[in-house]
Amino acid sequence: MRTLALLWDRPTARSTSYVIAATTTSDHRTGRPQPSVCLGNCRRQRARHSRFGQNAPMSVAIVMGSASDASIMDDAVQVLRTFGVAVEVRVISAHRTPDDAIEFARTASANGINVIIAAAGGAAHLAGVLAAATPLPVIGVPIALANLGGLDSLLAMVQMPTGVPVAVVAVNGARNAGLLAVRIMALSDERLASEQDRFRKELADQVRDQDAEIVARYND
Ligand code: RP5
Repeated sequence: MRTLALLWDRPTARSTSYVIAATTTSDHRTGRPQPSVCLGNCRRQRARHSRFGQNAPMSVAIVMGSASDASIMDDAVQVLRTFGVAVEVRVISAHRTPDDAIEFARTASANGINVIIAAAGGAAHLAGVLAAATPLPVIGVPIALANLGGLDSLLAMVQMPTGVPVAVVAVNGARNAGLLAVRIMALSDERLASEQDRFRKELADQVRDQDAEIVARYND
């Protein structure tokens, strides 16, 4: 069974990284619960890991421009959880809290974040602003709003100037954003690399099962 709790908190100036989303879900392969999402203060958890001489766990920040983006971004949280990746979820706006956005991006790497996923709709500048202030890879998720169907968000996010890349996924493509983050981190994490191999095999198996069913249904 999967449960999701969203505990919103206002980002405070120079705050440590409060986790505002916590999920319990199961590993996509074993069904075992994953303990990796930190509840409370992610920075403290990462410090504890390094104190005990363990490798720092891979960690993704999911930043959204408004709490109204959360229902879409749940998919990214969920898929990262199934891969056992620590997830920190924040609401930071490029327009409403621009200083917080820059501060977050400037300190993300030092705070143990490996990849940033940024979601915004409309004048969707958040991913670009974060990418301008961090060397980390930034994945943008254009959110579809009521009026223009997400094309506005997509164009605002994807048309970055040369030299400051944002990897933009499809409109509302939160799950793929999570999976792309896993691919990036798997380059330097053997456990994630093998989990990803398994995941891709399962995906292929699902298609072959569909093929077998369709073949049986339509072919003599
Ligand atoms: C963007 O404006 C947010 O990312 C959201 O998608 C959109 C609308 O925000 P709200 O008016 O719902 O707060 O910055």
